[in-house]
Amino acid sequence: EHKFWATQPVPQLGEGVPEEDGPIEPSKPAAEVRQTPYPLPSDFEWSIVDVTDESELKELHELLSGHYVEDDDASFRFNYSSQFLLWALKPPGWYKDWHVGVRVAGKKKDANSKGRLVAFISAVPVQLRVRSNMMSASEVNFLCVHKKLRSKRLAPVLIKEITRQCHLKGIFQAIYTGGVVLPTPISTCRYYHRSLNVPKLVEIRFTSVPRNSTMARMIRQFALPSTPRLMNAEQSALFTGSNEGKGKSSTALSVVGGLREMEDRDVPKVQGLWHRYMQRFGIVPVMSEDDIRHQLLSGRGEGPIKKGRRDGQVVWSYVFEDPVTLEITDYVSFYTLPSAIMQANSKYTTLDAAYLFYYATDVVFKPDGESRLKKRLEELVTDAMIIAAQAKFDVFNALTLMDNGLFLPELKFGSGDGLLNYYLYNWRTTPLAGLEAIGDVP
Ligand code: YNC
Ligand code: MG
Repeated sequence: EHKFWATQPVPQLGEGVPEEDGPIEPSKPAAEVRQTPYPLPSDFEWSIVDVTDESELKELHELLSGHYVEDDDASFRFNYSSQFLLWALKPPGWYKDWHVGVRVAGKKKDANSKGRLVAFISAVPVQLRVRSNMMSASEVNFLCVHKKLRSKRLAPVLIKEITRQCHLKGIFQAIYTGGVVLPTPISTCRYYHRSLNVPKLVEIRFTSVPRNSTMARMIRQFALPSTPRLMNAEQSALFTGSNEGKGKSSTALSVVGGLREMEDRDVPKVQGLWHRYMQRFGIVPVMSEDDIRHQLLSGRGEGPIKKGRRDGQVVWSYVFEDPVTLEITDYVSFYTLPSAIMQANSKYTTLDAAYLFYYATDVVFKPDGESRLKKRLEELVTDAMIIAAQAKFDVFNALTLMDNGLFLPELKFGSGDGLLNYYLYNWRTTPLAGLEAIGDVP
């Protein structure tokens, strides 16, 4: 029943548990990789999207904002910003050839103009550990076909072409996620949502007031303090920002001790803590210092912080610095991914959602660490939510991965109806329980 996926090197549904982890088909020598692009229907042509070109980036943003992922009842559609796309598509080691577009052929106004962009698929390089196996892989994302071209079997052509492009670079494994169930998930996570702006979430019917409650009661139930609790007083003063918008740079936050915005000088320590903490999980992207710098710092945007955000900010990263040892003992981060509100006559157009990203704490390496973990993560994630609320996010989202199950109920996250399936291409492994899986790919 999966005409395309039945032909691919993925575990087929109902295949049973493999005896050993490993590739499904062998890697090919470069000379054996197909050298020409797969054929497209005659009205279309392949076109690498140059995301470093402002107008092409804008075309990609427009394709995705009109045609990318919607929730089950078509109320909300992801609206990745151009800055987010640049951040997601250009990690260290990225390849231009892995940003594959499809355009309408032969409708050019002049030699320089291109036909309309109607489909896209991307990959970025990632170093993965799957249980005890390390592999150079790709992470495939942003598969999108224009609504008018759906159900014409274009998606399999895009997938085969990105596979060919990966093979050309010597990459034979991939990781990808999706709401749809395909052969065969290695893990399935559920989305959880923590209300920040209750009146708006009720108004746009993201949530509702339960019969036994009232709006006022719900607002009280989800109220948060106005300053992060792990920040010391001086940092808090900077945070609540009497100096907001006056061009204060992040170095102004360099007061010793407590929670503060991550800085470039923190990268080596954060990378070390990252590596130690991630040992807990079965599927992990392995990050170099450059990768950490990219994931946690490069998306920080430019200029002064206004109302909790910088211009173009896509990621918020905070470290906890021990005031005595000056060690980085914890970090926590989240990113912004708004959704367009699709209901007619809504007074709002955008749902401003923050998504919990990577975090770690060293309490887990201390005596009795596992039993202290829950409380520490509650503290860190609560502060992340306070920061998100100050930056005027409407909701704080998290998946049931990493150690999230420890704090989701206590911090008043509610279970959503969305699921996210995780897949590996050309690799067999026993399925992982949701909470062991990791590799939160934005
Ligand atoms: C999907 N999301 O099952 P069968 S996630 C993979 N991922 O094949 P058609 C998908 N396959 O079942 P449409 C898929 N969705 O017959 C559908 N399929 O074997 C399969 N939506 O193709 C489907 N973005 O062209 C079926 O379908 C075949 O016109 C049908 O196009 C699908 O980015 C799509 O949700 C998703 O834009 C493009 O619906 C379209 O419906 C759309 O007739 C809205 O296709 C946006 C959306 C998906 C987001 C994502 C991850 C993609 C991973 C792709 C697989 C990568 C494999 C690894 C490659 C590298 C290997 C190396 C090395
Ligand atoms: Mg199609």
